[in-house]
Amino acid sequence: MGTHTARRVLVTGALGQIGSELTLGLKDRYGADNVIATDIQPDTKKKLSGDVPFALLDVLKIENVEAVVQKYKVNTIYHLAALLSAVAERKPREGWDINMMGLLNVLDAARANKCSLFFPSSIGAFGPSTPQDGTPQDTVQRPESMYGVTKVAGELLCDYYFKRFGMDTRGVRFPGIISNGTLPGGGTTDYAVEIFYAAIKERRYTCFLKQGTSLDMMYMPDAIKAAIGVMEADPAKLKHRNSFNVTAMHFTPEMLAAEIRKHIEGFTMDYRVDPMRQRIADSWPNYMDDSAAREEWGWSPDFNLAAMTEDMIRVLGAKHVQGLLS
Ligand code: AKB
Repeated sequence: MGTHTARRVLVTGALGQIGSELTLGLKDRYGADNVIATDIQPDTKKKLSGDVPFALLDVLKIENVEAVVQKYKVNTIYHLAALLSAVAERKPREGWDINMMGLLNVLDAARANKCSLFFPSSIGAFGPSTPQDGTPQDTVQRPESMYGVTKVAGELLCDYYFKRFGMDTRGVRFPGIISNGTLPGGGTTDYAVEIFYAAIKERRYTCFLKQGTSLDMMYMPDAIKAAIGVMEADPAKLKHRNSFNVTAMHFTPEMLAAEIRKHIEGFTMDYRVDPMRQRIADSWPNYMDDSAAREEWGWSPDFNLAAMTEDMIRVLGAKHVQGLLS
């Protein structure tokens, strides 16, 4: 992808698992002066603040959201600040407040300042009554987790702002994201990241989901590609705007373990199931149909299970040798 200078982008939740890598992807795409990273926490580990401007931002304070949007004259917002599924399930009231009120504040600030908005929905927006195999783009959405409730409401809210106010809102339903930069912060799919760290450090892992639990997943480079791709898509070709199903692979814990074993001899895995996260995982799709994203804006992932596993082990293995694995 070449440099595209018309955008000035603000990222909320920029120190999180996706934010920390997407911010750098956006910097490569639009230039360091055109990307502003924000987070509720200071960048003490200097993950981003050497690369792009960084500002503290609590998305629950609308006046601060407005101020930062105006100060940096942004025209595009990637709103990633949110609680993930397991944390929101433990703290449902906080999950609702942060995920919904945060989105509403960002939507209003974006509308007032004529910004485009990216909102990440999730496989969590589906529930037990959704068809689980080849989950269609448009289907039953009755999630039973607080996270899922906020994701469906978020999808609807973004559609509402598009239809009612003509705002350029867009988004995807992310599957579990696998990455080697920042650890995920309390999701149901986190096992698929933890397993790599444990395999490299200890050659063993105890999985909190049971055998046979199939979920959609994606490697971080593809997640960045999806987030930028949907925002750059030709609007005339979009029949859907928010919440495109996107996936790159789906597997069960034992399939991932078998793939890792091809690289790390003697790797073993056992199971200690967390009933809360298992219940959530069981209510999510086994695999989604992402043909709408493929047809409407050319979505196509680069990494399958084998390629992702090889790359994760290469990158984390090198960090381990340098003593950099936490
Ligand atoms: C989670 O597990 O909560 C997230 C997600 C799939 O949205 N990774």
